[in-house]
Amino acid sequence: MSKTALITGITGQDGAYLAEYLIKKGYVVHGIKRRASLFNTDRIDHLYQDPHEKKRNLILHYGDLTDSMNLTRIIQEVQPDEIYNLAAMSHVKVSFDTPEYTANADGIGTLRILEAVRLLGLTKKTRVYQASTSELYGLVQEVPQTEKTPFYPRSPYGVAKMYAYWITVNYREAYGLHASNGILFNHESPIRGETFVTRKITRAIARIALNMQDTLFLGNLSAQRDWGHAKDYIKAMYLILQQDNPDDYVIATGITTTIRDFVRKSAEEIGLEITFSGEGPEEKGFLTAINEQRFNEKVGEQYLESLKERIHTSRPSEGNREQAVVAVDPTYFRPTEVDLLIGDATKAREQLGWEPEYNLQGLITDMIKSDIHLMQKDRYLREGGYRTLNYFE
Ligand code: NDP
Ligand code: GDR
Repeated sequence: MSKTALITGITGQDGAYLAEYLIKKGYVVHGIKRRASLFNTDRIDHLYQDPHEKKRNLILHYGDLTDSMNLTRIIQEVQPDEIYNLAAMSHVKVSFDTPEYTANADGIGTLRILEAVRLLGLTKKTRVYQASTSELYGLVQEVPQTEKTPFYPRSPYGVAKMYAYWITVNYREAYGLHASNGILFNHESPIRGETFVTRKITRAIARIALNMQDTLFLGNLSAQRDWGHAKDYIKAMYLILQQDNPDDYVIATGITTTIRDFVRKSAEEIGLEITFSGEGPEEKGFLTAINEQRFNEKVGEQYLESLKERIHTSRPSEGNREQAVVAVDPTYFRPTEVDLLIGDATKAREQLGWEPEYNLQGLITDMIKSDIHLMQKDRYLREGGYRTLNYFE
């Protein structure tokens, strides 16, 4: 008998890779997707099967983490052996704009799932994986961060995920549920959302190389992240639910890199030279003002004016795209930042036998290659145009 898994957030980066991985393992995978005015299943279209087919191993349900009746009904219908709760409003910066929604979806959403499993009498049958995050560590308490490092979240997202973390632990302890947290550090891939910093960088580097863009605007270049490949990290999720006992695990590479170095490495990948417009005295003054909490609108405005002027003068001439300009734009700063993440995944290595296959360079190569390919297609269409059939003339 094949196992049945239910994935919330199946249309996201991790959901798509995990669905593919579980289907290959012989699972029947059910996924929850949100209703949207446009198709939102790009990442799983290659797995899609016509609903009229008799035997399917991918079945999608409309739903939302903010709707408990919907979640309870789906869980009742599906009777999953494993639930992977990956759905979330996952953008840290956006969570400052939508704090209540983020708490509802990311925090209470997890409770809704756990409570549905309990109320439906599935505590012995259904195992639950909760997508916890290195954002729980927030303000640096110690490095590298382990399962024992205290939490100090620094965003509405981090705080909502902290509730989700503890409610998962609580349902495990209170009701004997096989519920586990994967505390995953940043993981990226060619299908990473375009507004996360790595994908924003690799996409822009590809566009700059192809003459489709000249400047890349970023926020804090000094933040340090422990980046891995999503393809490695979804394997850890699977392994966590295969253990006899539920538990919490850090999943990370143990190597940390600044945003600035990620830009450099991405540019080197295709021989682009980078000019950091964000390294002059203006930036230093601006960043000091922020650090000393002297930042106000006037400081921001003055800085933006000087930035515009400098970008204008440092823009490479038309046709020459061996150079890229990276400029700091305060729009991308966060009210409270997480400066340094570096994870210690010893427990996962020893207990789960988890080992990542990709290193940072491998990840960057994968992302840059894919973005060059995508942007080339885009440019080809724009430049070459396309012929429409004149049905209406
Ligand atoms: P994505 O943002 O790529 O995917 C998030 C998924 O959640 C999408 O399918 C999205 O749907 C769905 N979703 C958002 N809000 C709701 C809602 N209210 N109800 C139902 N579905 C919703 O995230 P990732 O794949 O990168 O991450 C997966 C999970 O892991 C998230 O919970 C994230 O917070 C967490 N995480 C991610 C890390 C990373 O580095 N990637 C690290 C640690 C934790 P739609 O496609 O319609 O937007
Ligand atoms: P993060 O990822 O906040 O760590 O959350 P993100 O890529 O958004 O930011 C990483 C760091 O880069 C800095 N940064 C910028 N970030 C974005 N998005 N855009 C910019 O232009 C930019 N410039 C600099 C940020 O300030 C930050 O320090 C991700 C998400 O996937 C979460 O869901 C997950 O829980 C954590 O990783 C682990």
